[in-house]
Amino acid sequence: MSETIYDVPAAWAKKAHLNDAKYKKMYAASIKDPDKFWGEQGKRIDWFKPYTKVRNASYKPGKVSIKWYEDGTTNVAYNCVDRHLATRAKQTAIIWEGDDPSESKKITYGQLYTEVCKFANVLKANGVKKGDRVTIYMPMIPEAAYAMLACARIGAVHSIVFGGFSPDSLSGRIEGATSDVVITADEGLRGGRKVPLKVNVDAAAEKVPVKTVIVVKRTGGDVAMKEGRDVWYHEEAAKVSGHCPPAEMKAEDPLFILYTSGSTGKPKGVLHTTGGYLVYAAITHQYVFDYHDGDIYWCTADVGWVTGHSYIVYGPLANGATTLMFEGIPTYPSISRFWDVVDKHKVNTFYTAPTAIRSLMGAGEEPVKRTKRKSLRLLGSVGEPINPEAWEWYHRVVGDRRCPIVDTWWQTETGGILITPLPGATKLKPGSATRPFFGVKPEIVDAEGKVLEGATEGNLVLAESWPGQMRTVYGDHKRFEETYFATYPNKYFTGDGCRRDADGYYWITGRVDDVINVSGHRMGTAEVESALVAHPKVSEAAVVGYPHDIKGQGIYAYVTLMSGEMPSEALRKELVGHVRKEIGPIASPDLIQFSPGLPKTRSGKIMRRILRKIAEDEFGALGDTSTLADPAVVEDLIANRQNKR
Ligand code: 6R9
Repeated sequence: MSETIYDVPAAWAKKAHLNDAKYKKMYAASIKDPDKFWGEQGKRIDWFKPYTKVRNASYKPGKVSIKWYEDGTTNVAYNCVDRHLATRAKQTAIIWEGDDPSESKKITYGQLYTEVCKFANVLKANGVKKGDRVTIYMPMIPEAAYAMLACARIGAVHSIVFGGFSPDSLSGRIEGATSDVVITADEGLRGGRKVPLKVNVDAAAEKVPVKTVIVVKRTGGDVAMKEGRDVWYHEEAAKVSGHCPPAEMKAEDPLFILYTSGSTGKPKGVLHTTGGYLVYAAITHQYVFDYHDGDIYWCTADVGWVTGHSYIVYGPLANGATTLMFEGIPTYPSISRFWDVVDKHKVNTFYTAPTAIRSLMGAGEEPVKRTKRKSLRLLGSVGEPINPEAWEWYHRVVGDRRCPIVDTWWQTETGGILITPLPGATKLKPGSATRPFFGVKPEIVDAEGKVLEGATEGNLVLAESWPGQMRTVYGDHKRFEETYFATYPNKYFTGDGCRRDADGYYWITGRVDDVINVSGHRMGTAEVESALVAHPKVSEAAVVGYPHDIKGQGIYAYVTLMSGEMPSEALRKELVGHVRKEIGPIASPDLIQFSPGLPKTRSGKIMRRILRKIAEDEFGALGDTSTLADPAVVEDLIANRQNKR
């Protein structure tokens, strides 16, 4: 653990919304009287009918129910677009930077209004009504944001599926959300390569019924259009008006579903609602990134992940910010691309993932240093723990020692950032997410649920509700309660391990469940296992994570073949290809070990603890193996473990 402490730069202490004393005062107030604190903060968005109730949340076993601002009505698109028109119609809302550096454009709030209204009218004309679920499978083009806001405008619920997911994953999510409309593009473009989005939608639609596919033209590539099902967006848009009244939504009406991996079973549809989510996205965007009018803000995430929802689209636009949307990848056309884009658009705030930093670090300082980056004032990190070496490099090389780094801890489930430095207020320790945001009450508990005080380490739970919290697992409230509220009654269990130091700073140590974090993407080991065993030559599979220099964690798969099948390099490749096809490239196993048997208890449970240790090369510390049905299996696993280098 790093012991270095970075003080708040003097310039920041003066200019920022918050200093340390203000943070402490507001934090104390938010915990002492949450109704008062959030009652006031709720006013940062416009309401059609004001709320009189603020918080109504219970974590009681069997009765978990979370409601915020429940009697108020509003509209998210109205708040992200219409209400800015009086003062910002000519201000840039979205800077779009294409995969090819010669392509970029700026969309003003005035233009955004027209585009969102048109998209909303196209949805309506194609039969989409309030409450309907719309699946969005799009590249990073402005139309993705228009589509999200168009759904919000008419009260439809969007479910975005990351463009890197396979047709199988897509069809599962279309089915899970019972959505019969899909919005996509002909093709995506990333790093100069085409992504066959429409082809994938066609394949997904063979497995689940889809009534309408709305296709945005991006590359102009040749795609098949199915009569009666597929329509071109530009043809539909030409027929509709540029005005569409925003639907009056209750605060607790659903805004979106976003599928995310858990430790068991299929991905869960995390449901977020309207009022509380937007208030929370807006307040965190303002304070964590110390947003001021005129800032150029860039979050490099994809809208297919929660970070793209809250911190490319909803938070920044609710605050009337200028948000940059990037279609490409950090290494195309050169490894300086991020910094070239920073210089081109004079980006002030830059928010990315540790995996990107680590991979760029590998190419050395020159590709960074040959750019200016003079506009940068603040750097951010999200998605996985950032190791102190990567933090220091980000700080020294990218930020020229001038820019604070906000290491923001949060989850798809939390809707917004929960533990984070505030740049004008918080001294930084590389590798620590530091302190809780307003209204957030983290606790560290032991395996039995005992709350541990002071400097300690254990499992991270949250004792209080906050407005951005997920409300349920779509269509499965029981699963919601069991996943998050059953382990430690009356608390929300995060699934993360955490250390708190003597200064009260929090250090997230990683998942304590069967979720692995590969390049900042959450992957359930069970999902990868079920893809592997779906292959006809595989009898059994167990998947664990292992430390990976760039990805944070890599995917290590132990595979037992059907009798008569022989291990081979060709089969290894075939299995990797199979998982890519079933789930998507982000789930590709990095290492596959063919093993004649897996370590099991006498009752037949796979002992993952042992598999994890072997994958981590820590087989000196296997712990108690006396409950194993066949201890000899372990010797074989150790002898044949895969080389990480
Ligand atoms: C926003 C997002 C959530 C999981 C979370 C944790 C890990 C995210 C982190 C971090 C350490 C940070 N995580 N941010 N770990 N430090 N700053 O990433 O959501 O995709 O749902 O992942 O990511 O393990 O539980 P999601």
